Amino acid sequence: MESAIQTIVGVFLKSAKGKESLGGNDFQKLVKSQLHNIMMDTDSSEAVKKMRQGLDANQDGKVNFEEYMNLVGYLATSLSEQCTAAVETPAESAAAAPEIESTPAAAEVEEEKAEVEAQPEEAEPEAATAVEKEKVEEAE
Ligand SMILES: [Ca+2]
Repeated sequence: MESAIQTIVGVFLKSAKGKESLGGNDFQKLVKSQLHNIMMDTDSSEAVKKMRQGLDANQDGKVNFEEYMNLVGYLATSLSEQCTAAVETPAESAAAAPEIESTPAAAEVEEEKAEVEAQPEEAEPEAATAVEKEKVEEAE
């Protein structure tokens, strides 16, 4: 994760070439070279321009670090939603729902087991004593 953060910051600094913000061409190059696998339409200059305008919160035509981080956050969120959907879709009906329903029941069973286990421990000495008494009676 540390290397990922370093990469995120490093890509911005490299693309900005010492400036505080990414200009239109800087942003185009960054998106095309770094984000073509995670985003659609990165080859379309018009789409990337619209994306830049969407990120440009302070309307200066450039993408500063904060605006760039909004893009990173957006991509991370959409990736996480894709992964969550991919994990839930096959398992949802079979595993996920019953697991939630069975959790309280399993806890109850464990409590019952604990009670059952606790009782014999208390009863054992009495039973042993009774057996010993029987043996003693038999011996007499
Ligand atoms: Ca801006």
